[in-house]
This record gives sequence, structure tokens and C-alpha cells, in this order.
Amino acid sequence: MKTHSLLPAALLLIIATPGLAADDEAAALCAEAEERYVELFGSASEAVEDAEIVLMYKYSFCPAALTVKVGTTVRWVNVDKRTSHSVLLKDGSEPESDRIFPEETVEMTFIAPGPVDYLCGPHWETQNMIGMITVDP
Ligand SMILES: [Cu+2]
Repeated sequence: MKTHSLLPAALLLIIATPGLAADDEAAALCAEAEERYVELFGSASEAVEDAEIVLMYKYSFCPAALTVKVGTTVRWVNVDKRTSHSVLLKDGSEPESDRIFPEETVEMTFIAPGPVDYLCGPHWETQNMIGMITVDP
């Protein structure tokens, strides 16, 4: 029976796709965020020398996970057109940042090694807007 032999292959496809699609979507979104950054600031975010840049865009942090050396300053830059965001360390060791409006930035310097989970105050719950920084010694 041909229908029975086709079914497993179809199921496999459905199961295999979601993970990949999510990664691809995140990569595409972050590429778009970088384009916005270049549009706004005239050069690539990688060209910034005094900080590591994390973009805030469409309810995402780009990159969502970042590894830095101890003593590094991380600068979050809102490249959205309308939405404001914030940075809130999950462990509560720092007060939540002010609302960061489009084209505004906020920065933090990480002086202790370890993982730092953080959230966007207004959007972590509804949009899963979360990020992580690993501070290497
Ligand atoms: Cu947000």
C-alpha cells in the first residue's frame, strides 16, 4: 500500500523542520537588525572597538548569546523603529535599565566571570525576549 510507505517520510519531515526553522529565523532576524544598525550608524557593529554590541530588534537580542572577556563593556543598541526595550539582569544584581528607545543605547561593564542571564523588562514574558552573556575570566 503506497500511502503507508509514504507516511513515515512525511512525519519525519514535519518533526525535523521546526528546530532548523527557528535557527534560520533567528539568523535572518539578526541579519536584518545588523542592516538597520548600518543604516543608522554608517558602519558595521563589529567595527565598534570600545564595546561589544548587542542589538535590540523585533523583540530579540542579537546575538542572543554572547561570550566576552572579563572587563568588557556590552552596549545594547535599539535598532527598532518604534518599540522601546530595557535590560534587566535576571539575578537582580542591578536595577533595570531605563527604557531604551529607538537609536538609544545602554551599556554595562562586566567585572566578574560567569554566566549572566538577562531579560527585556517589558517583553521577556510575552515575547520571550531574553539573552545571555558568558563572562570569561
Ligand atoms: Cu523588549
